[in-house]
Amino acid sequence: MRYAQIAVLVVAALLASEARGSVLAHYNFESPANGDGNYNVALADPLVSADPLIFGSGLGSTRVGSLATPMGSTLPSPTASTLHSISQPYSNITGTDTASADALGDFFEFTIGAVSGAKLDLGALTFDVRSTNQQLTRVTDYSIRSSLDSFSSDISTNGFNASVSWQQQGYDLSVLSGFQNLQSDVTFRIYLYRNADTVTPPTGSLFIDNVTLNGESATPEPASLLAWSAFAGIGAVLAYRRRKAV
Ligand SMILES: [Ca+2]
Repeated sequence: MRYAQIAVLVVAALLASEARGSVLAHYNFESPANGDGNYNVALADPLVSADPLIFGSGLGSTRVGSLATPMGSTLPSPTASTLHSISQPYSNITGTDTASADALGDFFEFTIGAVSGAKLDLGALTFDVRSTNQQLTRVTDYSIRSSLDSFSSDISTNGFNASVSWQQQGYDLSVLSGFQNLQSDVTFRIYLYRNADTVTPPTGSLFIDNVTLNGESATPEPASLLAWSAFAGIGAVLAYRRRKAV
């Protein structure tokens, strides 16, 4: 392989390693350091700061099978599947749209931001849900809003049935330019409310687990330095080849 080709490949490798596509923040409710009511991030990208996940005033959530505190009488019995998730009685979810869920405080939220000098391209925001009881109609709706517009408009609305199997919900933020090249903190709220066609809300509880924000993080300044030093490397190789050719 020629030196120039090798140099080009080195540059490509350096540039590719500068941006990472991965988990930016992940909340799995497994850590014993997380007391009830304080759900610290379990995994965060090195270029991301992530605050604990918190619940609005309308949702009194507890962790199922907390490692930090003994099982209390208010906690649903954990099964292998629901262990180390967070739970919410369906009776707490009384809103009928985002506005009423907002007024009732029926939401959970988390805040992430890039560390100084870094930028974030946000991708899929996902979370897992399941229920104690099966009800194969859409019973719960949710909407996602963010602090970028002071929670004034829905980024996405969707819904799910009450299934005893885990199902993943969420939305891909990579299609929204406002969530690319992000340098400021952003808070995401997921509002929970009853589907308009729900006649009888399910009994039992809703479980939530694995709240995850994917995306890419990058440090523009060091990357530029890497690119310049790589280009300098090409120059050195070409100069060497010219000297050799003489
Ligand atoms: Ca978990």
